[in-house]
Amino acid sequence: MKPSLKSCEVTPLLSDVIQPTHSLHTPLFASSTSDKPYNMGWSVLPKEVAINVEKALEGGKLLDVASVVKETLKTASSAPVNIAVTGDSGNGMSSFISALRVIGQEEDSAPTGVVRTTQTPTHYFSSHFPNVVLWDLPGIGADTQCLGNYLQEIQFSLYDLVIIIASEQFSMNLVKLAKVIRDLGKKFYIVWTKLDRDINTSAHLKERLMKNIQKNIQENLQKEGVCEPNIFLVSNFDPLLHDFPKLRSTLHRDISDTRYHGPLENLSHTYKKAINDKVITCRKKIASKTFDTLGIWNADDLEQSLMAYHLLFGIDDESLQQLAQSMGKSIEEYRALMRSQDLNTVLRGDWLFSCMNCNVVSCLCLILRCIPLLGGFVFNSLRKWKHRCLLEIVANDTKDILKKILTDSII
Ligand SMILES: Nc1nc2c(ncn2[C@@H]2O[C@H](COP(=O)(O)OP(=O)(O)OP(=O)(O)O)[C@@H](O)[C@H]2O)c(=O)[nH]1
Ligand SMILES: [Mg+2]
Repeated sequence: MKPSLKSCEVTPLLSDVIQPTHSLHTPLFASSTSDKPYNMGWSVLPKEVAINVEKALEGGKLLDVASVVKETLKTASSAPVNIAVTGDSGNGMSSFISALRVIGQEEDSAPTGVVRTTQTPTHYFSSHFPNVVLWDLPGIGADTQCLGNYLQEIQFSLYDLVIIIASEQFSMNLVKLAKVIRDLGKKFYIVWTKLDRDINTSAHLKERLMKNIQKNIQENLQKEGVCEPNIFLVSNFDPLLHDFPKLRSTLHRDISDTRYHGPLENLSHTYKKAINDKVITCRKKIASKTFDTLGIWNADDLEQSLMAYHLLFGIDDESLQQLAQSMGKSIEEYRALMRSQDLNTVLRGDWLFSCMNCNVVSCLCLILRCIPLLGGFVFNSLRKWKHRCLLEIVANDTKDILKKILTDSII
């Protein structure tokens, strides 16, 4: 996608903040593109994982599905997440990375300075965010021309999340950058740094000042159609104050979402497809009246039929008990999700199914059965219909149980 770079005007920030004469940075940088994030997330499930889930569901072994899911999500929980820290040069990107890592200048902190300092993308790690790569990117230069080159060189599509650093004023370049990143479908935060300086130079109380800064950023972004951004106001010199705690907890949550989103989507797509395929196979058996291949010996005994379907999909009491034990849950948590707990719950949950099983209909069927051809046809059709209903309900219950297995397996 080619980013749109049409020009826009930015509303100036608070008139009462004394704007320091700033910009000691040289106008252009020579950024290296050799150093790039190395992880693109888990958009596709490894083939063997999908095969294992399909096989387990084919055999009605939910316990095996659960262990594949747990293993998959465990791997996903430590997948690297790449975060780009970008903004206008001098806004405090490098200082922000050190503040986020809660480290001082003495350790392997990102070099900072009043002249353009970060020239090439450099990555950092933090014990507070395991397996997260924080990329200190060179800043954007002053003119619009620069942004086009910058976007081409940085390739934001390679990152999982982008933190746009702003300070002093929310520039036109940052508005455009936010729009481009939004259009890439990436999550981004706006982090306003140097709040300490704003507080010292503003006539307003801190709360009012913070509200005004937030409003100004929102208004500027709204002009370009970027709504409801995550905005955090911080001072890099106070890594525990202002919006830093909120920023850290939001970041932890979003990192976790980033890691699990792909695998969860893929796993749920895989199990839904496997169950739907199984339903198709069973429907064929019902249509051909080969009920014995489904483990059903008397197709008119709906209670026994329901148990057979439970067994087929692996949601019978014994399997559920084993599953609950392996997940550290009680069996009741799973049974509570089931519309097909027993024949009574099925009848209560489906009025049409209930009508078709009432005494009047049953008697009518017996009478009909005596009529040659037509009677047999109606009787068989009704029986098949009831079995398709039971099958559908049990399949949906299995999907609901698997959905719970997925959410319960998130570490
Ligand atoms: N008062 C104040 N100064 C800050 C803050 N964050 C950074 N600075 C100062 O702003 C200047 C630039 O900071 P850097 O972190 O080097 O900024 P940068 O965005 O990485 O800049 P380049 O790498 O040169 O593009 C330094 O003098 C920092 O000390 C802050 O929260 N408050
Ligand atoms: Mg820097």
